[in-house]
Amino acid sequence: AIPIHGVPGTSKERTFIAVKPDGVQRGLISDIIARFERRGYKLVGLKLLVPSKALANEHYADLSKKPFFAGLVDYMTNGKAPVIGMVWEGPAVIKQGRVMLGATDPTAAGPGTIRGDYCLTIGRNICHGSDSAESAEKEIGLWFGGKGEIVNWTANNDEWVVSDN
Ligand code: IDP
Ligand code: MG
Repeated sequence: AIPIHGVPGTSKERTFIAVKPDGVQRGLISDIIARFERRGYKLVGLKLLVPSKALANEHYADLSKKPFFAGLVDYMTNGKAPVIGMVWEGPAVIKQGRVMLGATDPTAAGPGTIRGDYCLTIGRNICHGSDSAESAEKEIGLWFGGKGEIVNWTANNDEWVVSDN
């Protein structure tokens, strides 16, 4: 059985991708899902929730000393809109997920990326993606710890999307 956080460096690599409340509020859930789905990545976890303060604090623990931290946690948790949490699987999905999101600061994000196409400022950058294998493991465990929340499944077209050589 593969671990819920996948196996980095293989076709079973997994990453945590989220649509933040501004992305949900603006009706961008389907576009963000579509980009990963069409690329060929496999959705293995999906939920809609208003994260608790504890969850947001832990998720962004590495930023806890930053001046924008309180505002960031409020934005994620105040319930004005929920968050979509997802786990996507496939070759190099951690790195490629970040490429598809674009730069953290949308003023530096290129066209064709999610942030480059849909947003303007760093405090409302509509999406999240794990930045390393270590982050993916931590974040998948944090957001999808419950039994059965990650689904291992075979797509009928897997052999047409991923080759082992
Ligand atoms: P990332 O989301 O691209 O991984 P991080 O540096 O990990 O970027 O920051 C996490 C999130 O914190 C950003 O996506 C953004 O929502 C928020 N953030 C980062 N820097 C700033 C800032 O200077 N002002 C306001 N919010 C920020
Ligand atoms: Mg980050």
